[in-house]
Amino acid sequence: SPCPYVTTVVRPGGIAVVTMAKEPVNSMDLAMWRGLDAALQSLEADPSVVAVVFTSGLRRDVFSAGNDLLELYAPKTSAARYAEFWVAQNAFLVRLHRSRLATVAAIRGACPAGGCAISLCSDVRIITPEGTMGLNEVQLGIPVPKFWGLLMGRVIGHKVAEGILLSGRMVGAAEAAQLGLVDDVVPAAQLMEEAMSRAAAAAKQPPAARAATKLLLREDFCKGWEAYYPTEPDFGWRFLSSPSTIKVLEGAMRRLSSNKD
Ligand code: CO8
Repeated sequence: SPCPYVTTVVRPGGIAVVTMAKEPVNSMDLAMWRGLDAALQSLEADPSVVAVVFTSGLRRDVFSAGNDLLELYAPKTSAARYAEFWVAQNAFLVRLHRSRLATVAAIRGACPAGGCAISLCSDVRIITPEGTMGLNEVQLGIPVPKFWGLLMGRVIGHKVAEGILLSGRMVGAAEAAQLGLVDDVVPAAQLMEEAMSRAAAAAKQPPAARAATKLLLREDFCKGWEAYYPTEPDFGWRFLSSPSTIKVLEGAMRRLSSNKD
């Protein structure tokens, strides 16, 4: 793939592992979303591939910190760049959600926002005991992307999802399992083995029937999402370019950075 931070390995049995490794936290910029999309497209085009596991190759326990805050920080980007960024990431997410492949997110550690969206679009999610997951946008002064929030509702039920989304709360691994937000909690040492075995189990089902059923269950949702996301940047940019959101993002960048001057 053209993105140096996204590597794909296809294991025997046609199970691919896509590893994201952009130190320190897999912050998702435009190149990263495009890299993931290119990786997925080429796997889908290969008839020998039946499943894909997404994972992090970072040194620290982070699946992905979600979107690169600089892609959202109005003084350092532009409405046009943001629109391009937004369309690229949602094109990937929709492709992932309707993929013919069996898809597994192997989540080691923190999985906020955009990382959570990748996970929600997958068929199976497993997380390490230290992991946290959620769509924390409200905490950043931005509304949760509509279809990301709706997707969480499809996974854990609308009412419970609403409570979590309105507070932008991150959920720990045990609670995530209890809510059905993840399918299992697995120690880091066994995470990949478990992910591979879940991918293999899914891939054992008759593939055409499995893929067609997945599409029947998700296609209306994906069509709605595809029709909506090109209109979303205008709405999002109104928030991102407002002084109050810029201030919250500046606070978040200061809080996260070790270089706190
Ligand atoms: N983007 C850019 N840089 C980041 C990000 C990020 N999202 N997250 C962390 N970093 C940087 C930090 O600034 C720090 O930099 P430096 O090395 O220069 O000091 C470095 O990564 C390490 O970060 P931490 O010290 O915080 O590392 P920890 O291991 O303590 O924590 C976490 C890792 C838990 C991932 C933590 O960094 C974190 O919580 N990050 C922020 C996560 C977040 O809030 N992401 C939300 C992104 S928003 C999104 O994805 C959806 C946007 C929808 C837009 C809709 C518009 C309307």
